[in-house]
Amino acid sequence: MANETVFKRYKHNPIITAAAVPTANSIHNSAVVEFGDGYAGIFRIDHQDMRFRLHMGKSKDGFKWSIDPKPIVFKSDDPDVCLRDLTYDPRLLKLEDKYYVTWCNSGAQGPSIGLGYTTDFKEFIQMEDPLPTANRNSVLFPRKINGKYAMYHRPSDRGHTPFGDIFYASSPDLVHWGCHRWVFGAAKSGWQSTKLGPGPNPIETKEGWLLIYHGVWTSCNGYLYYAGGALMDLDKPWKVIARTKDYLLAPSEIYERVGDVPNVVFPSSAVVKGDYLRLYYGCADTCISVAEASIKDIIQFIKTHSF
Ligand code: BMA
Repeated sequence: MANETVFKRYKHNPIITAAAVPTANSIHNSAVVEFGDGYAGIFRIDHQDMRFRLHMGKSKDGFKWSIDPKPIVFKSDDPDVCLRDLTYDPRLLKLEDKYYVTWCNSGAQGPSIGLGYTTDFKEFIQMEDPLPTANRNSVLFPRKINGKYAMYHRPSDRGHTPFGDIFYASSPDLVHWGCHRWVFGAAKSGWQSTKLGPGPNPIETKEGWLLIYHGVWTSCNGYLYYAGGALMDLDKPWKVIARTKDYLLAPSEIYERVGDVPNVVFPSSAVVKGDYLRLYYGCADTCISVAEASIKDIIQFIKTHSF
């Protein structure tokens, strides 16, 4: 039985499997946003050549999706600003008048962060990679902080990265990034003792920025991925108010335990309506599921299960 605390899994999980696209090996670690009278999503599809590509999808209710079988084509005026060999783990958010996508844009020199935007989910524009290689996770904040755009990110190496802390960066124009701050790192022991990475884009609450993140534990069989949560200072988001020592979600269902990479829950996107939060998460690098919670309950859990 599921080890549920504040999150309740949707009873028809997983909501998306490889069956959604004929050339897919797996569909997981993806991003969703409210758009028009429904939802739009950018999906990580590992194809049958085992190359990872980004695809667009639409849904009326956020649960049943139709995904474009053709990968997204990003436009850019500069041929050096382009998609690399592997494009994966997208995040998506509305910022001012555009929908911004960040993803892992991984080429010969290793993983980097890709950045682009759309206004209509038909045309996608690619911008300069905001950070140098190697980095594998980046989430933008939904508004400027102290007059600047902001992001959390997670530097990495070229491999499967047996380390990783979260950092903060800011920018006047979404192109030039600096003022780097360390945010928090792996714990001494337990489910988040190998590495961490930001999950969904930070969510603004009266009590601080709510950051749901993934934490990784190394067992004798390899990495296990969990979801945790942190409450961060609204004006100085590199400062932690509280952070979970117990996980919020752990691999426990068969679809989280069994797959291409077993024992993975990878939180990657959240839809928020008032106090309701629907978390989209990748399961065992194979499919996508959702879990629902009250934001009040998540915050209460973070405060009462903090280090
Ligand atoms: C992410 C990605 C995946 C990996 C996963 C676990 O960081 O790099 O390729 O397997 O973690 O879902």
